[in-house]
Amino acid sequence: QALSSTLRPAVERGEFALHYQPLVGLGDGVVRGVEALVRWRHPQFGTLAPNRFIGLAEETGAIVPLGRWVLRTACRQARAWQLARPHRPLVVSVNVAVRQVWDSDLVADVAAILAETQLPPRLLQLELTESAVMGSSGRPLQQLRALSEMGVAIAIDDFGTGYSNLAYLSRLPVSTLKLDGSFMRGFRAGEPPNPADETIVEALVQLAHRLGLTVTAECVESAEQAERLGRIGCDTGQGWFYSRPLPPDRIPELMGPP
Ligand code: G
Ligand code: G
Ligand code: MN
Ligand code: NA
Repeated sequence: QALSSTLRPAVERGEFALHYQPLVGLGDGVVRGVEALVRWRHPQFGTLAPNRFIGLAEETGAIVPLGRWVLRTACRQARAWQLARPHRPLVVSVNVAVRQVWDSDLVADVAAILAETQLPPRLLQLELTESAVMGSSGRPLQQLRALSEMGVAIAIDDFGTGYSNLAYLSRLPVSTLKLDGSFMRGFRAGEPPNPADETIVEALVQLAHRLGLTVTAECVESAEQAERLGRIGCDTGQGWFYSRPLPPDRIPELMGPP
């Protein structure tokens, strides 16, 4: 309650910060992108993780101005990285809440922010949940199409937790699936291996590829998981095995020499 009423003013006071978690090519270990993850540097409560306030921000609608701040900050940062290392393209992947697609003019916001920051659209990916796109028609679908036509990539976040329909997804302007971290459980050393998880992931990767989608595995925590995912043909991995989310000044060292 106390937090929800202070969200909007906190955006205006600049109390939020972004950390970035690398997205790594499973075949070559190259950092292809980073996911922007928001933190609230709260003057009383210290640094708050998104699960403490994103839900509230969605309920109150504060997610719209907060989401705009996240998008602008991430694009500005990605443009700075691009200028520093022009030959090492780094995609910035930004989480977008359902309300930003259904209740706000996301296309106009993205277009304005890309113009303002000069970030090439191909270096921006938007992560939407299945619930934001499934059954979407009318305005949300128009927004997805317009973003895709602009050259922005669309990824489905936490894929596999909702009522997944790959055939339907492949007809939407979606380019990437981010497999939910729960699939990694059966891949984890020290836990009883769950061959079903590996079978499901392998089948999902094959089907996704045949539908023209790339696949990112979330929550990769060990070398063994990375190795098995690579063998299955999964494209990219994200997780503690590679890196925790980092402040922006720690990203260039992961990208190698300019
Ligand atoms: O970093 P952490 O594990 O606390 O992230 C928890 C959740 O918060 C993740 O599911 C992530 O998708 C979400 N999240 C992080 N940053 C943002 C953001 O900028 N916007 C939205 N809508 N969700 C975010
Ligand atoms: O948008 P999304 O819900 O995917 O946000 C990623 C979340 O997953 C973040 O909160 C991040 O801190 C968390 N996370 C990132 N890597 C790992 C990992 O390797 N293991 C686990 N358990 N969580 C992770
Ligand atoms: Mn995400
Ligand atoms: Na996710």
